[in-house]
Amino acid sequence: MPPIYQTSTYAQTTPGGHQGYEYSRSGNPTRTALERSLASIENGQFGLAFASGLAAIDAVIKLLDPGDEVISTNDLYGGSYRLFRQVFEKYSIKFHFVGMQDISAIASKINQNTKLLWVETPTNPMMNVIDIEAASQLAKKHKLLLAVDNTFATPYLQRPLDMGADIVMHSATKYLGGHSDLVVGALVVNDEKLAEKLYFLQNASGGVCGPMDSFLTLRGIKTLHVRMQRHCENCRAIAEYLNSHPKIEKVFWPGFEDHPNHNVAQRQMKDFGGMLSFTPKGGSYEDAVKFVESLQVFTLAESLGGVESLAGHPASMTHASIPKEEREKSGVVDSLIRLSVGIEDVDDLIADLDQALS
Ligand code: P1T
Repeated sequence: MPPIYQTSTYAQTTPGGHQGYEYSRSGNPTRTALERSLASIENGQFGLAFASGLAAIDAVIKLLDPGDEVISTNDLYGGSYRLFRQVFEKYSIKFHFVGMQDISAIASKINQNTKLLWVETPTNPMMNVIDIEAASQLAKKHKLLLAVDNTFATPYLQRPLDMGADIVMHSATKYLGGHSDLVVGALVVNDEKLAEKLYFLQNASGGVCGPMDSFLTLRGIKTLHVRMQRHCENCRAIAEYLNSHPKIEKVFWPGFEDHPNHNVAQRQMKDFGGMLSFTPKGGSYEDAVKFVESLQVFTLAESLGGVESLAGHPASMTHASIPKEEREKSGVVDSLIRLSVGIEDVDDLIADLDQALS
């Protein structure tokens, strides 16, 4: 097993005479092991591990200069939106938010200042599917960088670099770690020059992942494939259960044939993942809160991707930093409930939803 190198510094025999490591912000052997593993599972050349998913996104945006523009999906994790709007806009980087499931919507926002397409697919929390190959063709045509947040799908289901993305990003806090016991972010790229720029930013800004969290993420990755199989299987059963329930208005899950871009999901993903969202019929903010409070097997909590099932209320939790008017435009209404379906016995999970709905 890779040891946990719980050290900040490394002895030198003469100034600069060291064995590859001098200070743990610049590099740590446990983190290196994780970075190699991340690169390998995403079919990339270079991996970088950060203190959180947002620290990883922060490094990507710092590749840009004032005046540059980014096109992002309008339905994305609220914290990514907050980082873009409330941190980077101050430094004169401009963000456009469009429904990227429609590729022509992206094309209409491209101008000579555009430098980066920021794709999240499936999106958090509406489960919209964005065509990575089509986005990559567009990016190549206009010489833009294409970054894909692969947190919901994981490399078990979809490998964005193989489909033409330049950067793949993860909140490894979620499925890669898999046990809700760490906060870690990741980037993987193929281009050496891009990797060097990102390594520079990782060291210069310092949002690095510690050795213990590197070790835990490595351990999580070993079981990613078996966990994902079960997450997908349980989520499918729950999506079908909710879809036929008389009190449910709409279930958002890319496995349904009538889900927008279902055919794209079928092409670019191996299965449909462990996440879904839904709205109860005639539901209000209060009804949604009452529902999540009455669950007993699902835990009401932020985050996703752990072995234990979680339920969330995006409007008041993960997406509260997006103004109501903005979030409702992309479907994140007050009654929306998000489930991260775990790997427990699926009958127990369905029985829990059943009692909360009755
Ligand atoms: O939480 P952190 O490790 O910093 O990752 C941020 C992040 C980035 N991208 C996606 C798609 C995410 O879902 C997240 C974090 N999301 C949650 C905490 C959540 O409950 O949705």
